[in-house]
Amino acid sequence: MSIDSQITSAGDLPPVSELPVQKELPDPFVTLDGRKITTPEEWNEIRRPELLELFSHYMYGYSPEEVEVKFTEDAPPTEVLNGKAILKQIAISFPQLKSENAPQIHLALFLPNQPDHKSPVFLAVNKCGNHTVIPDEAILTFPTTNLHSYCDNPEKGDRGAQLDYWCLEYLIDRGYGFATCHVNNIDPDTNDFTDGVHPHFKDIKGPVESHWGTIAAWAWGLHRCVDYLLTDEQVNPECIAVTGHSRRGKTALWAAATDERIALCIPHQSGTGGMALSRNNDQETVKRINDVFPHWFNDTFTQFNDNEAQIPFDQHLLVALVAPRPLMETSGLKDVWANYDSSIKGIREADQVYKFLGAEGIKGDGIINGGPVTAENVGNLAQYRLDTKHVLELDYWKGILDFADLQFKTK
Ligand code: GTR
Repeated sequence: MSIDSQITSAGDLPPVSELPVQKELPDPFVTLDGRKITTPEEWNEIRRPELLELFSHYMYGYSPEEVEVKFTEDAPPTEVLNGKAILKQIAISFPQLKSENAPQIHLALFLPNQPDHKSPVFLAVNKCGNHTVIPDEAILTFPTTNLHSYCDNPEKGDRGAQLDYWCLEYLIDRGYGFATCHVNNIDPDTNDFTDGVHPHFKDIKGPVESHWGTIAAWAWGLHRCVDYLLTDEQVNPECIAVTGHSRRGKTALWAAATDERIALCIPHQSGTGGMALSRNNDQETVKRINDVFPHWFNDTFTQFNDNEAQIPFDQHLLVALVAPRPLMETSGLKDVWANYDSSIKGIREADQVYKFLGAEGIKGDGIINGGPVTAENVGNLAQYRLDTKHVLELDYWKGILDFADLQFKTK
């Protein structure tokens, strides 16, 4: 059966009260109006665009579509890590914004010091500033409003405070670059849209209650960083990976789902609104996340508080939007937020889309319990578990880079 390519537009989508009640996870291969998807072409032309629309409209929010970007050096390239790496610092600005306080994204790009080589790069937003990655005076700091209270603590927000978190030297030693910008350059993490990018971009699709929340803004900021990375001749354009921890893991997942230039996704302990399903989530419910962080998603999403069965998707379909590109969720067995049990259910549901699109998807039960990630124990969709709390540390990076090595080996 062939189905006409018909992309749902925001105006066609029903109000939440008219959405069907679905206690089970929505079927990846059935559209909102009940049509069955039978070929990869129909997936790409009908279901994928529909899902992007549904997630935007009812959850993360629509972001600005057309945006011009300009790249200037914040500082000339310089060697760091005793000459092992090169640091480039780039300001990403938006020429159409005329106001004096127009936002700029300050990207720090660390690359293996190999001038004629194109490196794979991990991209992530950071919580407290680029200078927390390594203790090097060359890394610029920028004034901000609404700095997260955690970052005000000198132990958390100082130069190099996140040395054992990003493990930059380990990435460089394994041949990877790392690109990062501070979330505050895009939108400070408060329930206040008068700062950050939100007030500057007026031309947004859909009703105002469906406009972008903070997570969508951070993901949009990552896309602007990808715009730059694709122009840098020391970056392998086919090997741009995104990652992020917790709320920034939700961000990495939404960024990868909405931008096919991103080749690989590692949502780390991303939890509700990330890899964990909204339905039957016994750790963090939709109501709890919307009550505590009203700015993360759009206002429409609050209508699903205590009403998850009316969400016309669940997070397994966000993973499906990343398919057939590789994704490995990394999770901690002692993490009480991120609900790895819920995520693996979603991963197994999404696997059918990977396989439908001709990708390997999960191998075995999809779970890797620590240790090396090899061609024997992983396909291109997996969950990697370590016995940790809500942290990012070297053992995660070992698994992450093993996975990336396997996925990128032909690129
Ligand atoms: C928690 C939030 C989680 C997670 C976490 C974090 O308070 O409820 O969804 O995102 O913060 O970002 O560390």
